[in-house]
Amino acid sequence: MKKILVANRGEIALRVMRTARKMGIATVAVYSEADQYMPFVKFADESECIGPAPSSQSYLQMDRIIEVAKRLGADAIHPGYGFLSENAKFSEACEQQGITFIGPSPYSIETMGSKIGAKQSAKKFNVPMVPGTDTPIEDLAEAQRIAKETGYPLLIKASAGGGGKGMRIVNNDDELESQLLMAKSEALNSFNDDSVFIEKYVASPKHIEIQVLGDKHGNCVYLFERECSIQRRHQKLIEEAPSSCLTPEVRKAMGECAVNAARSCNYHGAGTVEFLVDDNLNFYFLEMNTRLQVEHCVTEEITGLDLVEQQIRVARGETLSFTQDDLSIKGHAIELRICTEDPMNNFMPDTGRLTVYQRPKGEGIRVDDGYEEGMDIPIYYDPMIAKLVAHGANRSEAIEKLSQAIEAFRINGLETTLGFGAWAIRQPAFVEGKFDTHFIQKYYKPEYLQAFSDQEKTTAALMATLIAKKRNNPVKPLVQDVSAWKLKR
Ligand code: MV4
Repeated sequence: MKKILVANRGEIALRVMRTARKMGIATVAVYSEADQYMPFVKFADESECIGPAPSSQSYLQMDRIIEVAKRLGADAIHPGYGFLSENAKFSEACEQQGITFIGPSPYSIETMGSKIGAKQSAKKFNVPMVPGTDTPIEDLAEAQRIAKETGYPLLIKASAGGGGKGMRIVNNDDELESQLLMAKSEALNSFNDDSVFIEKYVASPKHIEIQVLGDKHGNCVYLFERECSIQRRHQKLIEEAPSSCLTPEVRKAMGECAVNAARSCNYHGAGTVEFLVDDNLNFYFLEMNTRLQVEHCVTEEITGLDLVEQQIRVARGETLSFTQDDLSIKGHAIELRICTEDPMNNFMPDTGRLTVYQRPKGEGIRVDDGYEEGMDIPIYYDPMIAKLVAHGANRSEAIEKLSQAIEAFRINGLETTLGFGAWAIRQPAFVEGKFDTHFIQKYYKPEYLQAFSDQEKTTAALMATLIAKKRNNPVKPLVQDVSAWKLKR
């Protein structure tokens, strides 16, 4: 494998290219007209514009991407996450053109791409499921029979749904018929597939996912878990590894179930098996993501593995160089997704120019990002501009490091979720690990962020005064000492 075309943009494109370069593999960037000055384009050994800004005319243009790969002699394509990363047709097209797709087989992508198919596959290997069905609900009578078994509340879920789309909660028999009809019509409109299934509603679950890695020779390991419960409208904001609630026994059981789910679809490459976990640490299979995830960094920090390197090694046919027994958790890592959204305004997307963009540095601090100071943030793509990861010997050290890194991160010119991160990791529920997927609804209000940043400003002012007194210096203007995200409040 001499040259990899990265069919993605921003931070993940740059991250993949850094690993490729570390491995002595040349890189090709494909970019839209809006991205021509982006760091990932400059970093690549070769680059080519594949179309106008909208993803549908650029990063989703399968044929154009494959044409560039063939013309420039790329023998592999890394899809990153999002875009074409879970498109079985793209994976198939690459293989047909003799280009190695750095990811799982079309069969694995296809099988896990439908929630019903994923459940049927995982069930063959006795992976625990939420009580409900793994076949499409054909009519009301069947739904009523299932509802008698599961009880209420229950969820009607679209098989082709994802990210929380295509889910309806039903609280009693009276609501069942109308909700079933609406769920089916929504599924047809949104996903062109009206198959829906029923699951017992698991109240206040944690979202815990297991990273798996398989090679093409039947070896498959789990790389422990990630806790991803702090989400807003199914968009993850803070992820950590390991979870603060799992016991070693449950961790092992979940890991082995995740490996079984992977084996059920002959998985190779890096993948993630998602579970719901209830208060009694019962875990239930949700779905499997057949791609590298945004939050893979926290797993890298606690295992010491470079997951993109592992993906490349697996793609070129290598056998995993370690067994499950070789793997252990080292410390604790927490990631904050830095998005150009305004937490004071219902996380509305913001745009503008990074007039100031200065990364924090320090032992155990990692910033995966895709922009430089002075750049305009294009409106066409995902609002996440950076991932700030802190690794410590234990969870409280990781929290402290992340908190300090957030304070040191200088971003001006647009609103970001930095302040939300500072607030969230200081909440008692977070510090004590007593939170679930309802954390934001339960604990967050913009005025709390306001109060928190005011309090932080006051503390900073007091500290500056005390330090100045101690030095017998006149108090310098405080503006220099207060971090950027607080200044805006
Ligand atoms: C559930 C659930 C409770 N019970 N299924 C949300 C998106 C998709 N991954 C599945 N999701 C859920 N499925 C049952 N049977 C609660 C959720 C859910 C959720 C799951 C994980 C992370 C965040 C969530 C936010 C809302 C609902």
